[in-house]
Amino acid sequence: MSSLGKRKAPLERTGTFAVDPDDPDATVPSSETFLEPEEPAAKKAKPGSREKLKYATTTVIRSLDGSGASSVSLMSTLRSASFHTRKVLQQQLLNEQKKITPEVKLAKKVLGLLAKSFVEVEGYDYEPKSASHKWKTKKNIKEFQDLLIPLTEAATKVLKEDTMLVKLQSPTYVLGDLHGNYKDLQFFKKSFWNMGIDMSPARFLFLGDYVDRGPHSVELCAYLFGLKILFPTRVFLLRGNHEFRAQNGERDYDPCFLQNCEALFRKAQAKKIWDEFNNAFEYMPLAATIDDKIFCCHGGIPRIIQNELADNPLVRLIDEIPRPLNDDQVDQAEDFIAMDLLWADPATQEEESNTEDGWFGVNERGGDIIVFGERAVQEFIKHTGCTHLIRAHQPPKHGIEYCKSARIVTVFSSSHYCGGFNSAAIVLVNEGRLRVATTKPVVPADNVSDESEEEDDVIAEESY
Ligand SMILES: [Mn+2]
Repeated sequence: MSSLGKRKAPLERTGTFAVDPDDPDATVPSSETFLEPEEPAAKKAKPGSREKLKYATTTVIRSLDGSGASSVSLMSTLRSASFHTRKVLQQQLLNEQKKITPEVKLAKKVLGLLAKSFVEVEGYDYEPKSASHKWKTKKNIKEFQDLLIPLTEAATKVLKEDTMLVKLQSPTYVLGDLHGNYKDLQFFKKSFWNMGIDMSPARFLFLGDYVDRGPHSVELCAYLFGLKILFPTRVFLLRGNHEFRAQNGERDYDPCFLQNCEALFRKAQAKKIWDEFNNAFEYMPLAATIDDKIFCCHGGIPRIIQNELADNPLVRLIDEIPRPLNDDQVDQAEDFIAMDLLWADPATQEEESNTEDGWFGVNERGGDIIVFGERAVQEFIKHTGCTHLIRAHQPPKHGIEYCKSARIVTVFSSSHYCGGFNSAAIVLVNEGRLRVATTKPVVPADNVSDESEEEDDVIAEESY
């Protein structure tokens, strides 16, 4: 007998796996599953009809090398132009004959300045507390400073236009926590929108936590605000739990966003710029859906789902959350919807037994923060009609993690978080599939023995 039947796993982490979400015994795919080769024939898409799109947990994982090379195949999957994606792109190009407003000019100036004058430090290798980029001259920093307050005002204007729950259509890329990691954001830019957002048929959805912990929160936020102003219907910036003054002014995060501002600008000006960015954060939407099937937010399922929601669909309750939304309103709101969307985590196996019949339980992050269990996930699916939840907020080792019968997908887009060893990941939602690309594993696979790789390690020890 030949050994052809017994496939040997290739070394690179590339492949697909599928889990039946309706099978309660379905197990969470382990990293080993990533080693399966890709299915030869992609599921045939049904073009045109959004209603027909059904998302199964069939995920393609590819590792990006330093040049982003593997993403080329991910991009060409999208570009090679199914009828559906071609139609979307054509329509967008027709719809978006851009007017040159003062805001557009300003955004272009900010992005231009960053591209030209904020340059990568040679030899940078993600050492904790060190900078990946630096400004060429002091004059450049002053130019940057002078643009920031008008930039936050222009960003506020476009953020206000988004509903609190944004309804998107595929194709959409979804990115998780960035935490001032400008280098990884630029890596994703190079790989996925290097020719410009408008040259991609996709939308770009960011799940929040742009600031704190990393070296370049100010430049990263300025970059994203620039994109949002230039492409308000293509780029969407959800709010994370760090887009609040009580978090991003907290020096324990070392550096927090305020410290990033102080390192760049004189003290009074730093405080003012930090404050203006926070004013803009108060208008960021809290959730999104893609094709009415994929629900996206930073943290997780709100506990209000345990109440009868027949007359008050969750979507409407989220849309009714008033803006500007500040720290006090999140903590004091009786229904905790905003707080749970921003802070909740899926219950671990261990925590599941401490939930109330699989609904909700205490989160070790403290305060009133909750974990959501199996039952909460099932009811959430029933109430919203969504089949999956893509969220961020926790750093999985490979940048991506599945739980609750693969209904819940955690994506994190900042590698080496807090000096750790996680990869960064990005999800593409399109044509009934979630495709995932991750950066190269931080620790070479050969150096990791199976015994030492415990499942619990998936969540870093840091508080986030
Ligand atoms: Mn978070």
